[in-house]
Amino acid sequence: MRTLAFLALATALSAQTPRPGVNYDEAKAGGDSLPDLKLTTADEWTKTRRPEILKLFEDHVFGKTPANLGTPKFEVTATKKDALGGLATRKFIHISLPDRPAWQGMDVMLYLPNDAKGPVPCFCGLSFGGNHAVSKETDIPLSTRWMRESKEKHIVDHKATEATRGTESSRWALEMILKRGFALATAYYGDIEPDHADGWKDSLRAAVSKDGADTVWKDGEWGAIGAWAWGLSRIADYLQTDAQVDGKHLAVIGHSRLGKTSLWAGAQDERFGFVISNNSGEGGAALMRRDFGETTAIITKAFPHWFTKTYTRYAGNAAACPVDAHMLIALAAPRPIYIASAVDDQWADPKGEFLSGKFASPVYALFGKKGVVAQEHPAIDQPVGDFIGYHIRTGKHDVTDFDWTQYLDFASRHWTR
Ligand code: GTR
Repeated sequence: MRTLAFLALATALSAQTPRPGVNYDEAKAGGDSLPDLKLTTADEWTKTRRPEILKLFEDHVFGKTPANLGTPKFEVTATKKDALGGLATRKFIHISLPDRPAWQGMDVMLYLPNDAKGPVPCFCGLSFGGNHAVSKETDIPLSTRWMRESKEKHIVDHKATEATRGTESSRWALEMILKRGFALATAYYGDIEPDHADGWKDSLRAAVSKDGADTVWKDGEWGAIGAWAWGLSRIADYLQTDAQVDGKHLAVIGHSRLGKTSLWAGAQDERFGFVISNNSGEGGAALMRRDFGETTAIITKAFPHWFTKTYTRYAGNAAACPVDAHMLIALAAPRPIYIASAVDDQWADPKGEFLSGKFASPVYALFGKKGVVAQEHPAIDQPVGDFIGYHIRTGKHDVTDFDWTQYLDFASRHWTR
């Protein structure tokens, strides 16, 4: 009993352990004055305002994704028809850029339900650990493209190793996804860019830049999130060539920094008909003008490589940034989008994540659609929303079956109506 009580206390404390200089007092969060969406009509939004806001995110937050990196090449390198005890077909697809041979390419792992009657809708997302970490199957090749160790003590090293086999499987609800008639396509974010300050030297970004690994990071140029988001779009390119996939029904999903990535991928690439932010927090769904949990100052110090250089100017000065997270959510409009928070993830500012959906809702109204519907932060484990789904779940910073249940329900609801 004592152990259990201690564990409960330790969990509660760790969720809100005060870090010096980090505010967890709602009364002091501020962030009430947001940049104006300047809404007129749906037509004007689509033709003018949306492209303006997209450009502001390129210039000030994520950097511009280079165009014309050449036509990607797809090679199906393996197919297993009786994966997961016969539930699925598993394919590996190597994606490369023949015009940019310096990039080593990425390996997509695609699971398709075997009882499908035709092409199936597909969820696409990057993993922290690699394909072998996503699935419990033990015959999945290990990526070897993450070459140097991270030198920074505060950055968790996500280099793929034998020790991480299956370790992310609880985050991917694979059997549930397949049994409900969806496919899952995933790839390792380290194939695109190893995630630490020097990772870009072995990354797509260095491989395609004219100066290679001597490139100086400049204002407006893409950071790691931009590169990872580019990778998600290449997965979409492949999926649209696969006859077993319904290329008109693609969802993009990501957790945490990869949730910031899925939001940016969904903003740039409208083929993603459903966008999911799982606990994306600062630089993702959380309003940056709110001082609650992680802030622009903290994130740009700890992870400058995720963003464009310009973004560092807003450290301690988020109010000067011409955009905020409600505009990132609005870039998904009128497509369905889902924002998920967790109670013990105060670092990601759950209320700020909810408010970005609430304040993006008027853009959906332009298209005659309802966004979040709730005016106040909803009760725990009570999903709300129509075209902008939202929930705050019990538990910690993670992706759980509860989260996936909502995403699958949401996709089914929107894609059958
Ligand atoms: C944290 C970071 C968050 C979030 C998270 C993650 O350290 O402060 O912004 O991205 O990492 O990706 O797990």
